[in-house]
Amino acid sequence: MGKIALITGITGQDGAYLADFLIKKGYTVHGIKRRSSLFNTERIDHLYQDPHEEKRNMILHYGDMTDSMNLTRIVGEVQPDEIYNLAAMSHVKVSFDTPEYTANADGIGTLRLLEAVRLLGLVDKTRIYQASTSELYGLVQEIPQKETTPFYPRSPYAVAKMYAYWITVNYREAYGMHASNGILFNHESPLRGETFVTRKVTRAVSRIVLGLQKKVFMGNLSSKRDWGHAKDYIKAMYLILQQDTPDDYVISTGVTTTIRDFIKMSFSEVGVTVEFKGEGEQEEGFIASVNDDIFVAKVGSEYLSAIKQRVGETVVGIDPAYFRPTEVDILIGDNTKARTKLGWEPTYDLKGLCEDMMVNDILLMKKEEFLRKGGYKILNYFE
Ligand code: NDP
Ligand code: GDR
Repeated sequence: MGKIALITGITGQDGAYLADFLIKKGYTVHGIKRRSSLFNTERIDHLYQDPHEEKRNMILHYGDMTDSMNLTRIVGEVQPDEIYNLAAMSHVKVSFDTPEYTANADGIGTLRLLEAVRLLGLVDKTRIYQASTSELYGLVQEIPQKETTPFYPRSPYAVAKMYAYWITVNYREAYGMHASNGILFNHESPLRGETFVTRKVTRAVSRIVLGLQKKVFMGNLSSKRDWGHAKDYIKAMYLILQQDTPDDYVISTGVTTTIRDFIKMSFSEVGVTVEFKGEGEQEEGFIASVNDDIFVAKVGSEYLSAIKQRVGETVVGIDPAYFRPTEVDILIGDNTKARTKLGWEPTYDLKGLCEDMMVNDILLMKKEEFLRKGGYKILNYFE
């Protein structure tokens, strides 16, 4: 019999990749999804099975990290071998607007799951993965950051995740639980939420080169992030739970890049060179040149003359609304422990990641452009 996994946050970026990965490994995957007024399962629709089918290897349960009874009931019913706790209000900037909710879902939510496992007598059966984060390092204490680097969280999100980190360690030490933290640095993909910086950029660049949008407004372009591919990072989560002994691991690429350079890289994927001038809130990015061959190969000849006419024009502006009250200036992770103990290593570098995201977003935006050109109109329900 294959193993049973329970994934909280299965509808998110990581949940979708992990569910796909575990099902291919022969697991039965149970996932917790929130009730919402619109469908929120787009990322896992390819795994969906009709409830009337006899043998299912993916089963969804309604639930919420803020509801103890609900979580306890689900854990009791599912009797999982492994729990991957990925559910969280995961947007750093939004956590400044919803700090109490973030603490409840991201911090106390983790406690609720650990307590459910303990109270149900599953301590010896169920292994737990906690989605910890490089945001714990916050204000620079040491570079590169590793498992022993002191934490200095810089947002309500990071403070909530700090509680979750330590309560996971405490339950491991107090009750002998197989509970581990993956301290994951930023990881992205074509499935990344649209308001995180990389996806915001690859979507906007795709729309700009197809003539669907003139310009994109960004926040702080000088912060640096260690970006990997989510496909690589969910494998590390799995490996962490396959170890005999629970432990905490940094998962990163070891390379850091500014937001500004990621924007340049995304444009250059399609043959457009963008340069920046000005400083701080006055900074802007403009089109310096277009490489015809690359542009035609990656975007299409029909869009070439329009983008060439825009050489010299501004395509990136700054809006102070996107700055955070406290920023994390630089993240760069030392993944030596994961390499040596887990045998894990990233297969995507930043260029490969950016290319994967750009290819997918160009396709997605072409679909929109095709519908517009075809005269397809969305019905106006309010007229
Ligand atoms: P996403 O934001 O894409 O997904 C978050 C998931 O959590 C979604 O399924 C969301 O549901 C669900 N969720 C949010 N709030 C609740 C709640 N109250 N109850 C139940 N479910 C909830 O995040 P990622 O996939 O990128 O990240 C996965 C985890 O890893 C998160 O905990 C994140 O904080 C952490 N992390 C992420 C990193 C990254 O770079 N991606 C790096 C380090 C840590 P819905 O779809 O309905 O919104
Ligand atoms: P982060 O990711 O806060 O690192 O958290 P995000 O992509 O939101 O920001 C990265 C950096 O980009 C700067 N930035 C902008 N960010 C957004 N979202 N939008 C903008 O317009 C913009 N302009 C500049 C930010 O200031 C920041 O410095 C992510 C999340 O997935 C967390 O859940 C996870 O824990 C950490 O990564 C590791």
